[in-house]
Amino acid sequence: MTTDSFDFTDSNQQVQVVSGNKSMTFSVIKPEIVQVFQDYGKSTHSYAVEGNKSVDTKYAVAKDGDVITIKTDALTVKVDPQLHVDVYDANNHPLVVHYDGQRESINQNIDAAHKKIVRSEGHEVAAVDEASHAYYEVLNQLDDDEQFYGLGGKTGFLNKRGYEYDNWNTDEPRPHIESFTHLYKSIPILFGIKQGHPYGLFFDNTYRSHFDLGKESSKYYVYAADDGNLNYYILGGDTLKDVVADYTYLTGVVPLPQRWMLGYQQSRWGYSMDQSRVEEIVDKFEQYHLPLEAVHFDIDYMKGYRVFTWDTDKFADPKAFLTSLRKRGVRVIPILDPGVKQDDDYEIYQEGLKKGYFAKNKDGSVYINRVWPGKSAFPDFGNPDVRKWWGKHCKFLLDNGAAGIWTDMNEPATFDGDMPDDVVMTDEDQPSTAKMMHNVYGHNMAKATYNGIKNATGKRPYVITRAAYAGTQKYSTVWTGDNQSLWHHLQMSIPQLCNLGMSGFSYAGTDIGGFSADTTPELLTRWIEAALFSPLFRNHSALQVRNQEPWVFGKHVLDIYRKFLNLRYRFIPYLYDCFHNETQDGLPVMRALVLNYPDDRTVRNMNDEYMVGDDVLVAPIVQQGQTARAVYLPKGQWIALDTGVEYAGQTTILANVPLDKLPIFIKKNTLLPWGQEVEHISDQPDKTMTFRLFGDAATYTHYQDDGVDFNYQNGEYNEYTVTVSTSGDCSVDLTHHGYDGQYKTVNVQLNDQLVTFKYDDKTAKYVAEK
Ligand code: MIG
Repeated sequence: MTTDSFDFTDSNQQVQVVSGNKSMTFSVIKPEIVQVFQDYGKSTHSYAVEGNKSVDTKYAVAKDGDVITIKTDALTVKVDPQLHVDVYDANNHPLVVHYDGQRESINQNIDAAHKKIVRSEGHEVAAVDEASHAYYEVLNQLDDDEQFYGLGGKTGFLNKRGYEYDNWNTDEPRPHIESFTHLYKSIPILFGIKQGHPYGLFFDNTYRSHFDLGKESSKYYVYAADDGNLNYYILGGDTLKDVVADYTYLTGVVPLPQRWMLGYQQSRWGYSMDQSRVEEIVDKFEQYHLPLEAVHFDIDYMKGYRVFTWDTDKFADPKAFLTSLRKRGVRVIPILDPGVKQDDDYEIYQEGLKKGYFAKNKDGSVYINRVWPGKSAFPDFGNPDVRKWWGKHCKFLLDNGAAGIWTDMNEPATFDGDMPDDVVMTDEDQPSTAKMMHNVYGHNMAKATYNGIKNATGKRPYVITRAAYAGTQKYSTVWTGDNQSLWHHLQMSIPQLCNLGMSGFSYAGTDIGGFSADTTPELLTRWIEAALFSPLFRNHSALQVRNQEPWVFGKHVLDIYRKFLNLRYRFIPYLYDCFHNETQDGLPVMRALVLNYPDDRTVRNMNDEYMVGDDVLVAPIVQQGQTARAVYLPKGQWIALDTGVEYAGQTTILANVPLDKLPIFIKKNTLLPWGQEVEHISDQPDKTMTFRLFGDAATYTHYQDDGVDFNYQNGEYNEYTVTVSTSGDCSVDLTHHGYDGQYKTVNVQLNDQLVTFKYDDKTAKYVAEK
């Protein structure tokens, strides 16, 4: 190819590079974000990125021989006549460099005939044999010193290098293990640290796609898709935090949850089979003085698994019952599946049928597959009218007293084979197929549910979804689906939640105790400890497994369980602050250490410790029988929460961890809000708040609002700045006063004394008591 046919046009931050008969468009979104687009004639509607994210950005484009360079203050993007893309950071360190060679086969040392034999027994052979006819693929060089993170809640470990993954939402009942390539969610955000330099690549394509992150070869990594446009964002910045923030800038942050959503929740498939069983659970929580915010109602509360119905044989008066629980401080979260029972006497089915709201076969008939209600139709959630319709029906549950909605089976899961790719669905206002809409099916169901709740209640909606795509975090919290009561799954919950956090899902959790298989007293205890700061804090289990409520294993386990629930509640104001910060800086609450300490090589694949915000480090036991463990403390000084002992960082210490202990370390010179031990989180403002000092001096910004609705968006919130200086002077300032529930009393717990401040109505200031 001659350079003559290689050129660019540039207008309004869009640079179109043309090479022969091919072209590629580079959109400068902001200095740290450049979008790469190649048109394959497919839908350009994005489910992940809503609205125009471009901001006025200074940039330069130049052609020098065989290279066109687009340069912002943060990124340099170079394009060659083959439309290969290379990216450098502001200091010219390579971030993404294309790979020129061919893909190579994983050497299995077998010939074609033997591969056939292996296959005939049902085993897999390396996918690369088939990969050569990929629709398109992007190959980039892999450095020996390069680590990968993100991709949502995939199985395995924190650093994704050395594994391959698929993006195709799938319900997987077998025990989730690290060799699985895909689960319920598809979040195609890849973060890399190349020779210490961070970057991100977000491939916004809902069709089935594939990552090979150095499994096939140590020379390159691959992104490949089955269909769609080539559409990805290059993310840059000085730190990994900056790059993660770029991603949440594009796809959105988790909106502030209601305060009670951070409290403890109990669930089990089967509770809602009858009212007395639910009552018994709530009674026991009271009797044992265990905090409880919500009980989740699985599919059993419905009439024959028909969505938007309530079985009045089981619950004579659901509204009265839910109201009575609510008076006792307990909310109910019922489940919804997408499948609508094919039943001519059922209003929801009739209505959906009449309006053409269900996914269809190619011949125009309604697509039917079997799920819990039997033969069912599947709402076409990509159609905005269907989402409105679904949202309106959510009111039925809310009117009966539901405090949120749990959405399940929305991969969608089906019993009689997978939904074929050619099932007809809608992509907003365009006809489409399951091939494109499958991975956003759960996303659109969650969005519909969120908007339905928001319109009906005006409160911050509580939606939990199993399936998700990039950007679903704006509408819903997620859980990691059907884990099992296995030690491996306890261990894996840490990297899963940390990678979900980096992938935008700051509000996520796993089924505490494990969903399938029978838990043990030791496993349940270690799980409630390890999950102590898991934003979504729910014990859930399957129908047929052994019970795993806190009391089933006797007093010893119960006492430990209660102790940790109480400790969780002490941290709720801190968690709420972390969520407030997340809405501002786009960074997760529960964090991999690598996010806070990206330059520390020791933590780049740390799978058994995590941090909460910037200041709290947690090192749980995740192996059976262990009563001591190594704890790596990063740079700085650390104070053990239970003993107050101070440790120097960048060392590994040995912690004694009997069954009733969880090692928690606070970064020295931190003030932490310290909540109250309550059995239910109140919607009324707290009268008192306490801040605890760890170290000698610190400043802390604390956020407060009504914890329920959206009034904070109109300035109805308070911000407090608490300062303790090295000389021991402390002050409490109301640095923003927009919410009239300000604390009457603020305590600051210093190392040797408690200083109490009273709010003075006349001056609107906090005054220390003598
Ligand atoms: O295939 O509704 O992941 O949490 O309890 C089982 C019953 C369907 C799967 C969910 C699980 C839930 C269960 N559901």
